[in-house]
Formats: sequence, C-alpha cells, structure tokens
Amino acid sequence: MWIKDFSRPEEERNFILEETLKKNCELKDISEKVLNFEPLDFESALKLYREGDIFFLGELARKVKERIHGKKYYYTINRHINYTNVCVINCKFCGYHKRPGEEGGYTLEIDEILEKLKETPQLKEVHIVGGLNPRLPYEYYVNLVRKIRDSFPEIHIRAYTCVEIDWLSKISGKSVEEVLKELKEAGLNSIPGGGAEVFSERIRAELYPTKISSERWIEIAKTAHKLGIPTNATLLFGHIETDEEIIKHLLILRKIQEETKGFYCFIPLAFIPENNELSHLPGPSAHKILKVIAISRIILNNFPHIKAYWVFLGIKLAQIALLWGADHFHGTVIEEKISELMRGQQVMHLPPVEIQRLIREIGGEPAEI
Ligand code: V47
Ligand code: SF4
Repeated sequence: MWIKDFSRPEEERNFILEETLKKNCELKDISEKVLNFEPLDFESALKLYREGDIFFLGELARKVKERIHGKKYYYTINRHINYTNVCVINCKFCGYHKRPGEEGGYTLEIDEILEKLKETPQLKEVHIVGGLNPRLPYEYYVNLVRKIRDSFPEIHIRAYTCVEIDWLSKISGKSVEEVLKELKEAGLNSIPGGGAEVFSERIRAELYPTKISSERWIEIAKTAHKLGIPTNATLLFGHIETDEEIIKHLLILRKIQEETKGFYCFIPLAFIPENNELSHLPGPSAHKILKVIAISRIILNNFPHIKAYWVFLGIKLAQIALLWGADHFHGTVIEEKISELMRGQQVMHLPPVEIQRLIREIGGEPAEI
C-alpha cells in the first residue's frame, strides 16, 4: 500500500506561516483601505495586484462584492445579435471580422433579427454588437432599434459600442449627441462595453491603430451618461499589455465613474488567441484571469457590477470567477458569433435553471435582472 507522510517538519511550517504573514503585513495598509472602500492610488493598486497572491486578492474582492450585493449573483434572459461581421477596422486580436468583399462576410436583415427574437421565450434583454460595415446605412441602425422596440415594448435593448456610435456619427454627419438622442428616442436603453480594449496609445498603435482612441471612447461614454444612457466598460487583457497598463485602465474608469456615475457593469474580457493575428500568444492563464477579475472588483468599487462573461471564459472558470469578486453571470446568450467564428465552435445556450444551479453551487442566491 502506498502511504506517504505529507506532514512537514515543524520549522518548515513555521517558515511558511511567517512568510505569508509578512507578505500580508506589507499589504495590510492597502487592504484596510480596500475594506474601507477608500480609493487606491496607482502605486498601491499595482503593489496589491502584483504582490497579493491569488487567494488574498480573491478574499478581498469577495468581501467588496459581498458588501455591495451580499450573497446575490445576477443573470438575465438575453440573446446576442451580431448583425454583421464585415468591418473596416481590422484589429489584430479579432478573429470575428471579415474585410468588405471578403468571403465569409454576412449581414442580417432587420426582419431576420426580429424572427430570431420572436423565437426566444421570456426574453428580457437583447445585446447588439457588430462590425463597421460600409454597406449599412445609418437608417439600418436606428430602424433596427425602433422595430425591436415596436415588437417588444418591455425588452432591454443594449446596442452599439462606443466604436459603433462613433461610426454612426461619421456616416450620418451628425454629432455623437444627436446620434445617441435619436437611438434613445427609438428605444435604446444602454450601451455595451466593447471597444475600450486597453487605454494605452502603445497598444493601440500596435494592435488597433485605426480604431477610435481612448479619449474618443471616453468622450462617447461620457456623452451617453450625460443623456441618461448607462454604458458598460470592458478591458481586453491577456495579450501584450503590462500590469501597469491594466491598473491605469481601471483607475481611468474609476475616475470617470466618480464624475458621471453612468457605468453599470465592467467586463474584463480574457483574450481568445484562436484564429487571429495574435494566435502566437498563449492567452491568459486561469490564474491571471482570476487576479484581473479580483483587482477589477477592488479598484472599481464604485461600479455596480463586475461580469464573469462565461462565453469567453468558459462556464467552469466563470463559475469560479463568482468567488473572485464577479457578481454578474451575464445571461443565457443563445447565439454569439464573435467567439463562434474565432473558435469554430457554436456557443452553448445556458438555460436559466443551469445558471441558477451554478450560482447555488457556490453558495450564492441567483437573482434574475
Ligand atoms: O470590443 C474581440 C472583444 C468585444 C477578441 O457590455 C475579443 O455586457 C477576447 O463588448 N478575445 C465585444 N475579446 C464583446 C463585448 C461584450 C461582451 C460581453 C458583454 C458585454 C457587455 C460586452 O470583444 C470587442 C473586443 O474588445 N474581442 N476579439 C478576442 N480575440
Ligand atoms: Fe471590427 Fe470590432 Fe473586430 Fe475590431 S474588434 S475588427 S472593430 S469587429
């Protein structure tokens, strides 16, 4: 019989304990600030992210999450509509888009979209994101929202990232404010968080030089907030960004939220390396993903929600992310083309009962919103 003595010598145990205590002591002042909901400066946030081990960060983030939401974890019955994959921007990390005229490009007709929505029972939210397709006129975007609103008076319409709003302003010759007002009048409720990527000129120059700048993304988000349209925000991490760039991104978002209070949810998007120009990169480890989720909850303690986006993370890691500070499991999704086209795999529909089970299993109370 194979029996091994796993007990450690006394001195070794004491040494490990001392090391842990010493490390936590160095982070003690910072963690007290976190628990008092005081904002962290750049150096403290970076130190915590770098030196705090994964369990320590997870515990702090979970405490912040529980102070805001208690045991509740949220999800919604939603459906994604990726209306076109044709895009002129060509971000190196994106395996979803096709250039205009390239084989494999598609665009959905408005009626087709309405049919898809009608197929979905008890639908509460529709999430609409697409590429920048020069063939689509401005009217398509406004009509899409208006027709969905006419057919589904109660549904939450979350549509068009700040990148698409900028594009709409360009193709229509209208200001961002006019575009947003018109969309709101047509029935838009909120704006998804995509397109923020990393607020870093260095990364933009290397990976998405023709995409709108961070300044423009922020200007559009602030304009939406001023008009009473809540927006989400994202960070695309796990590619070439540095720790400093992650912290800077989070602190910028925190500061905007102090001014506008218009952000609803933050979604840390873990880079998927398949089928794009950055496929030589390994993508973030589970360890990194959990640390980024935790530090996001800690720094963005003025954001209502941190999302564990299971479509990109995978269901199992997303469930664990709920113990590392995330409180929102996104939703049922149904059909999502961005990761489907990158991974060559259809995204699984997660029925509400399954989401509820995943939440209960980690000791949470599921709450549909
Ligand atoms: O803007 C593109 C990202 C975003 C990759 O607001 C990639 O609730 C990882 O914005 N690996 C679109 N990410 C998705 C998005 C989103 C998703 C879920 C919820 C919400 C919300 C918003 O996807 C893009 C881009 O940043 N993306 N390629 C990739 N290879
Ligand atoms: Fe276009 Fe968005 Fe893909 Fe960039 S991430 S290429 S803007 S679809």
